[in-house]
Amino acid sequence: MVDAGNKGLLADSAMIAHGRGEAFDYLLGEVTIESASRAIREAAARLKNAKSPVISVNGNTVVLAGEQLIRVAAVLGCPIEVNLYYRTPERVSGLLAMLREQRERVSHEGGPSDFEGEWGSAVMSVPLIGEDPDFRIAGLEGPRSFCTEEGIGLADLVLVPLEDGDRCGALVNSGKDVIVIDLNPLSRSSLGATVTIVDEVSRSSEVLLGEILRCRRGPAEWDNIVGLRDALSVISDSVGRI
Ligand code: PTJ
Repeated sequence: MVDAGNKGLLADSAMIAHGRGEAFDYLLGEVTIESASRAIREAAARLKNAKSPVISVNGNTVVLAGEQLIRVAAVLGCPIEVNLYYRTPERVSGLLAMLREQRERVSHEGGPSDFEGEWGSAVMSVPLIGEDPDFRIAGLEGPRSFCTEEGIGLADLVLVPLEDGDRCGALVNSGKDVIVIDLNPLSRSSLGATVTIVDEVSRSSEVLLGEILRCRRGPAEWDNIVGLRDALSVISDSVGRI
């Protein structure tokens, strides 16, 4: 994160967001709690069932979990779109360059044992988009509303780790299923998403990959508040761990 910040790839407030996340992670015990595992299984089912899913990434996410999310995109055959809150052309192209390097590295790995197909070409086929926005997210003002039609614009489901509350709300209002990964169960994105995974982004993205490969069911009825309440109770019980 520090290196990426020094290279100008992150938002000025990226470290504030990161520190806030770490504080919640300590309170959650730095593990994927049971309700987050359930949310990840539901997210896997919805991602597999979606017609045109997309993974939306910001600066923090590319740095922390870019490789994990490229593996997820390779298994799903979906694009990864750079979509920033503090959008500048330099940050978008820098983050896309970082994703291209990550994609190259991941393509040379063995690939998951239960993946059917040729891993290297599946990985290299993941579209990395967001440089030339030709669409706007309805209900959002300014540069943060810019996106691509082939990605977020036409998607029926968006996976958005570390999302800001306004964009999450705008995506939900435009009729999309929105899966958020956020360590803060009380953030507006967590409260507004269709499915919220209260977990650290790199840890949960690895679990998500395994669940997508194993998933044999469709989406279920989902009451998102149940998981958020559980995360809060784990946090309040953390006092009992000392
Ligand atoms: O790259 P940009 O321009 O799109 O900007 C990205 C940030 C993250 C700086 C921007 O979206 C922002 O300011 O976000 P917020 O409003 O601080 O929200 C980030 C949320 O992610 C907070 O609720 C944090 O608790 C949470 N969070 C931080 N680090 C992690 C995390 N959640 C999961 N894993 C993390 N590692």
